[in-house]
Amino acid sequence: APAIRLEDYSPAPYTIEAVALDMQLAPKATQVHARLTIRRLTDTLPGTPLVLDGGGLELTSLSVNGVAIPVESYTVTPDKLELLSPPSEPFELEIGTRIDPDANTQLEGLYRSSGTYCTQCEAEGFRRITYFLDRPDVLAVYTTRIEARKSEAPILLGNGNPVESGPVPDKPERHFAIWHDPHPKPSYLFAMVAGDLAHVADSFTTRSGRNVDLKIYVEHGREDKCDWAMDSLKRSMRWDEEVFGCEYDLDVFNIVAVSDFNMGAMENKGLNIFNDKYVLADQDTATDQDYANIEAVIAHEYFHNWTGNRITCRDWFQLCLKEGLTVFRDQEFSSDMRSRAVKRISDVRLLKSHQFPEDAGPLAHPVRPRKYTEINNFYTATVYEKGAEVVRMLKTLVGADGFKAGTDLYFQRHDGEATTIEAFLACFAEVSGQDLSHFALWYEQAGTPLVEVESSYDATAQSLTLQISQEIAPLPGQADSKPAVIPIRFGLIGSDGADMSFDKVEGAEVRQDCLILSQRRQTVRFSGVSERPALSLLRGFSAPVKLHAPEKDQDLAFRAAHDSDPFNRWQASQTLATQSLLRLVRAAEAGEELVADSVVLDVFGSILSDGSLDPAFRALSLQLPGEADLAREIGKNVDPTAVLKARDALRAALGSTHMDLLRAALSQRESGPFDPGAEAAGKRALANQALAYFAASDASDAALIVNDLFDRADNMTDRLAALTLLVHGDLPGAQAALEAFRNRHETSSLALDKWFMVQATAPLSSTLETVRDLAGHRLFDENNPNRVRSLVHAFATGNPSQFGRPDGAGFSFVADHVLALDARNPQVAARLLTCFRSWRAYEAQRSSHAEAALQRISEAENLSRDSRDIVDRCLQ
Ligand code: B3K
Ligand code: ZN
Repeated sequence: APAIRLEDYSPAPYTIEAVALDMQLAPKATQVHARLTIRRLTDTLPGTPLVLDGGGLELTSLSVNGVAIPVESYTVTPDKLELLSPPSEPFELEIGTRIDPDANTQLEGLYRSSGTYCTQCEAEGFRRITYFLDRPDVLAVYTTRIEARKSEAPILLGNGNPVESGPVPDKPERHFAIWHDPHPKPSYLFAMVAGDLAHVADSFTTRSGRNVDLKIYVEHGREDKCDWAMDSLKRSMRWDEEVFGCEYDLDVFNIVAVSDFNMGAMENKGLNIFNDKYVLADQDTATDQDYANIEAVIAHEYFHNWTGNRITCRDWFQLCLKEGLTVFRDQEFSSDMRSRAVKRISDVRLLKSHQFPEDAGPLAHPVRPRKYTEINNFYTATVYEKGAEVVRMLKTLVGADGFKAGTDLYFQRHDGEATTIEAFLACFAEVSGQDLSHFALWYEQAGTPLVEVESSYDATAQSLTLQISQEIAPLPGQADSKPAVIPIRFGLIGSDGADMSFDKVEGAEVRQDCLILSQRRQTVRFSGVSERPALSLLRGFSAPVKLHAPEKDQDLAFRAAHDSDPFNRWQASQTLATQSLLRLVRAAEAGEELVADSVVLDVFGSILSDGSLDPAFRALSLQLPGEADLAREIGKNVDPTAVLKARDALRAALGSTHMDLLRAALSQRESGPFDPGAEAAGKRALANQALAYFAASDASDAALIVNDLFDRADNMTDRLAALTLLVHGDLPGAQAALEAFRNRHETSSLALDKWFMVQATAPLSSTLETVRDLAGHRLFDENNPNRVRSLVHAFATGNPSQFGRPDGAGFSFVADHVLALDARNPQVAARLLTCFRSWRAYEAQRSSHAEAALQRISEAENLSRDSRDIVDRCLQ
């Protein structure tokens, strides 16, 4: 497939101003009739052909201004409809197409999930419903008439506001509904849903007094699992008014939860469609992490109403315009709902574990890519999470007031438009008076800058000098890099633990507590520094960079106890643990005895016993860097078995050293009614973190205590935590617990996903065999993306030592699944395939096995464009 390039962008020669769709639903033959009001743009020569996109369509009728058109005036294939000489005046084009929702296994366009008709149009799914200018810069007003058998689909939903509904004359078994969306929108935001669904209802009054009916639609019997989602929705709506001044703009807001969905959720105008994983929750089936995710995803999709829908993207290269900004907005929302420090730490952990490896390997791309062959492969951690970090840096640079003024201007100036990153940045440059042209490099350049800092203190001169450099390692298609604008928030910590003052700074711009780097190499000199400080750099993770500032274990321990910035306090303990673990990895590789460093044991002990700290923060600080995090730090010649051994050794040492503290922490587990809020969740996280170390210790009653907790747990968080420890630790009782869990949750698909996932992520040599068996289990369903993700994806991404088995069997198993999936659902297959992206970082034997698996995929016939793109880039 040819690459599509940003530099080739040009507007379509025609525009579509209005769309009237009539959809006659039937499982195997849905008839779609589209009436498009089309206008030639003034720059377009009369007679210029009109080329509409299609995707596997069957044309059943075609007319212009009400008259069927002769065959010689158009050409048609399933993927394209071309009018050779359209009228030069505005005209109505009527198109009939027939589609087969039941045969749609790729879950793009119109498909059925457990019998419910639903759609997914972003990025290019609308063309699988009718021929269209299926690109985000064509904004039309949509009216949708949906007709279906009443028994099959009593609920008929569309975008916008409901207009009319009723029985179909002369067809007593059928009924219809008409929906009208007054806000012009791109085709990717089109949606319709039809099915036999239950719902819960609520309402929201906007700040200007508009009443909005809120409904969440779910499968019958699941109504009692919608409370948290509804509550999150109302809090999102209020927050967006208060913080961003964004008010909702329709009479209704509908959410539909479906069980077969390629991604998390979709922000269709007025009709969000969700993976039910991000809607349904109750004490018995959802973990605290699930509750937090639901809150965040509900907010994210709702926030798209302004950042994405009212203001959309000119082309798909601008995807980060809506995604980076909306992720930033949902992160801020969660920070306001929960602990800001804890949210920041969780977000940075996610960025480092998902985005950093992407940005360091063959799939690296700029936040705004310059070319793609399959746009669905660019819904990445770089576009989303790094995109959000770039918005966060923008806020740091222009300040909170400048940022507010900038977003106000953006909403006012670009409302109703499809626009670009340049237009977005111009708003902030204008209100702040700052030149942001150098900053724009963050959208253009791939790779994570490595910032290296060497410091020296001169006691006589009372000055501190920092030698700072920044550099991005070469990447495919990016041999060298340019220095970026990097805001480094910092503090100089004195021996009393307090931040010290200084007189002046030379060699870099400093705004308040922020050092602004902009050159490849800079020497920065602080004067009036009264003693040698502990240097706290990159506070709050103020830029998405890798920071190397050599620091002794003792200094890290000091900052882990005293840094006034909670993020860096956490980071200090993590860096300390990482340094220690890397030494253990080297020892494991050399076959030496693994002895944990006492300073790490001490620091963890202090955190464990410091009751003045927020429990959620303590739980995060006690969590060791993951196996994949360590592999990333090692960077090359990685042996995942040695990494696992090192981590196990430190966990065991921590457990055995602090057994008494751990017992005490365990006894503090709270009872009483379940509360899904952040505070109660933090206490559970801490208790379960303590339990994890206890289980790893040499305590003779460890297995007993974990089994007991499993039996007594009255909520999913605790039950799953105990089950994970039993299964991953291969403890007595594991098999019985798995069986009890499966019996208990047999009818809850989302809970069963966890049963698959726990087994897939066990770091045991028997796991691959278990996973193979599970793939043939009666409860496994290769057509349900959540189930595939919970087994195969979880194995490939959440089990480094077993996916990366030295015999290559883990790679081979995943490759088999990629190939089998690819024929049915290319998007899910291609996403799974990205788990190979760091294959070159393995030691020689493993990397040659991984390469062979990729080669095998590459040689398959009829590989989808999605998987072809990923495999080609991985092997390049
Ligand atoms: N915009 C959708 C993602 C669509 C993915 C298409 N492959 C969800 C979101 O980011 O909110
Ligand atoms: Zn989004």
